[in-house]
Amino acid sequence: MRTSFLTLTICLITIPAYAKYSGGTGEPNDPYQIATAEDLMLLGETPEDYDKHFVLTADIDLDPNLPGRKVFDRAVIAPDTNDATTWFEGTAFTGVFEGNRHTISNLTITGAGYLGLFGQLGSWLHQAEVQDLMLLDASIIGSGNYIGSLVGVNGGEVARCHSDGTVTGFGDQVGGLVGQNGLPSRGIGVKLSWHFAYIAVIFEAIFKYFQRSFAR
Ligand SMILES: [Ca+2]
Repeated sequence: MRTSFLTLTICLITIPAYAKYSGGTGEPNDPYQIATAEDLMLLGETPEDYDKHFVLTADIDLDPNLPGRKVFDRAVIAPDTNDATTWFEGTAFTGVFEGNRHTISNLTITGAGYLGLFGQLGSWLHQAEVQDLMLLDASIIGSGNYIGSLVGVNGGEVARCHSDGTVTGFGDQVGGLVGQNGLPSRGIGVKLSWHFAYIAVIFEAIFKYFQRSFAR
């Protein structure tokens, strides 16, 4: 009798399925839910999920002074993984990120190239979408090429997104929202619609040149 009770008890214990992020399965009708800075950073560290669907379900503050956050040295999602070359060697984001009109604030990156929340959006073979997302008080400093706040290189579709903050670039292709719209040598299929950026874009190299000029 005691054995039967024990067996029954064990059978009644259900082990919850391992849940990724804050819910969802990553499918179009059940996107992964991104609700915290930890979720967002986990997404960044999981390239095998870059072709999945995501929805932002809360405002996220990436202030480096808050616990668990940091000053990033690469794009949070889909970064270039080798700064020694000018071409992109990471895994591009080729999924869908629905911002759901939420904000991501205080994104802070100091790095080389392909900087922004997304390093490269879309690829030669696959589309990508980011929509209805607001970046507040972004601070991006890049010594290389393709520097934006939302996207370094956009080979996908960015719709109804905006950003404010500062983007400082020392190289080529620096923009408030997107560093370069279109993959290098590719313009077809790339779309940037209903976006705006209240952002100070600072081309440091030019600025320093003028400083030097005036100093002489
Ligand atoms: Ca590279």
